[in-house]
Amino acid sequence: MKLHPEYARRLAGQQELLNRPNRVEPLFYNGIYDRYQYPVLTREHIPLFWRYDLDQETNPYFQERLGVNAVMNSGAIELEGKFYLVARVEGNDRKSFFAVAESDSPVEGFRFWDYPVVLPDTCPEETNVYDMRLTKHEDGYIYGVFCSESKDASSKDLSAAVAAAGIVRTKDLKTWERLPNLKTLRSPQQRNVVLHPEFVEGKYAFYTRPMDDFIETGSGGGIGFGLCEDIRHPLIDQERIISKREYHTITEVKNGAGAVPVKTPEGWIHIAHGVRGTAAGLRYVLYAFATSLEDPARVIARPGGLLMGPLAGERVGDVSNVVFTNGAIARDNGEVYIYYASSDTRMHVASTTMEKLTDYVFHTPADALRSPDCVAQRCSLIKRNLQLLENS
Ligand code: M1P
Repeated sequence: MKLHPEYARRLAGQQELLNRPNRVEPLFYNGIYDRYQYPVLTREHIPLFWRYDLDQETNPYFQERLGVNAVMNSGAIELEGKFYLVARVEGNDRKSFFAVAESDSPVEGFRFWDYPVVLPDTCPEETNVYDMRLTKHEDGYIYGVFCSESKDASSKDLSAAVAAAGIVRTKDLKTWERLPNLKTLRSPQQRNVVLHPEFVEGKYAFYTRPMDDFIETGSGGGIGFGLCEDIRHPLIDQERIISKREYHTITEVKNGAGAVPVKTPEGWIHIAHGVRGTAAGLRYVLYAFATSLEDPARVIARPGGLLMGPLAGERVGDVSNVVFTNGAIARDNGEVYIYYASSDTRMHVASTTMEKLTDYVFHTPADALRSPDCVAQRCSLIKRNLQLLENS
């Protein structure tokens, strides 16, 4: 065995990337959140020893042997002052897996642990796993709820697949206990399932996204909600839609839960994703809504339109025109970090505060749903502003 000399050169380049400071993007402003100049994780952040055989004898040309195509949709959590992303890493072979990246800062310096997450292999039919939401639950565990994808053996279509919600739990992000997949009696498939951090009526509460089929949500009307008695045998028999898909809005085609909801004095704030169809394909954006502290399934505020859409370089990637979140960190000091992937390719962060998010959610007008009503909404804003400008 002999270490390939190219390794040192490649490592030096990677260190520069890992040590690069990340600053607020000065060209972007909306008063709601800040964007940052650089992604927090990309495929270039993956340790070289995950991708290359470093031995000059067996890899004379220092070729990538197990390439990584993308690092995206990451669960996020803060533990004892450190920030962790459980990223979806997609190999060149199209299979995804999870890997923990850690930093002392919420916006820069994320480094992957030496090994990816090795989940207990309890489902022989499972082909792919992705998009883990991390919930610090009041029962003392950290739960990871993710999409568990299997081939649909009952279909003649080679691409037919079944999506279900896989569940694992841990205390340290190192040792993971796999629980059975969530069963929802009334929905054949599920993706974008999120576990609520507190018991509701003494039960585990899930935000679901019922689907008739792997890609199309079909009759699945949007974000659902259901209770489950026993997380070790997770079953939801009653599921009701709490945030609907709506005609000619940002959620017309799909509407799915995103990050674990953030608890504020005014309500639970949810950052979700909406999907609409365009001539160029589907467009995924983030939006927000609030539910009641007493009943987290009751929507009490829903600002109109998108909270975040893909901008500039974010618009292009493996699945272009997509921003997607499955992780946010709300700190005790009121700071909130929203981790989002762009175009199924890389991870970014946006920062805000609980106060700003609350102001956004409760004071942004709702979608008026028809152009004339939207114009009326805007004219009322303009009129008040022009009066103010005249008088100042
Ligand atoms: O490709 C965009 C996203 O598509 C899926 O989300 P949804 O189920 O809402 O269509 C997910 O597979 C997600 O991973 C992906 O980013």
